[in-house]
Amino acid sequence: MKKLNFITHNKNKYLEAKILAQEYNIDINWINVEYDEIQHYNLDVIAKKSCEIIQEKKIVEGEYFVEDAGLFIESLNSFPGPFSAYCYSTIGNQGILNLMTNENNRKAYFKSVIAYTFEEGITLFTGITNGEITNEMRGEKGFGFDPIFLHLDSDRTFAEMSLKEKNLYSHRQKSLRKMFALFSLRL
Ligand code: ITT
Repeated sequence: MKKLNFITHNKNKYLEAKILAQEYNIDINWINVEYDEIQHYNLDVIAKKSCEIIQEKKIVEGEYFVEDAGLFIESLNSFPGPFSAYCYSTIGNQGILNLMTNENNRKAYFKSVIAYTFEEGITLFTGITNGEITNEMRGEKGFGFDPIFLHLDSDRTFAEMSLKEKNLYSHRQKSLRKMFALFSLRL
């Protein structure tokens, strides 16, 4: 079975990847190490730079990937976007809901960017899922902004879905599937 190294501090992201990888007969090896993540308005740049920093400082040998994700809310001019981690740890879900009181435009999307480091260079895989911000938090599963992100096709928030269900719709499964498809060809 092919093994891919996923560098992340976030156990939930690792679990989402691990369960999905089974469909491709791929195993995910979780590596939870410290590295400096830059601030930038573009997720692609952040993900690529993270790979380069890990490479330069020789934090991990061989091939690996990182993933950067963010929630982009239309009526807030795409906030929090690349600043999602900071936003979540400061104002959190209730803070977002407060910012959107009386706002009719609830459109939002999640974006996921994977940066994979091969010997030859870095390749990016992207996934986007559209939805809406709810009026209140719903559901106890998942992590981060899952309780306020409504997936329109299912009429449920990501926090009301099991891990397997979220993997049918999420931004992350889209970027992961692109990467796994490539590796299935390479096996
Ligand atoms: P890394 O170590 O992989 O960077 P992280 O938790 O900092 O882990 P990101 O920078 O990719 O992850 O994500 C920024 C924040 O966006 C994250 O802390 C969550 O609050 C939120 N987020 C990302 N993906 C999410 C998802 O699938 N569902 C809900 N919230 C998510």
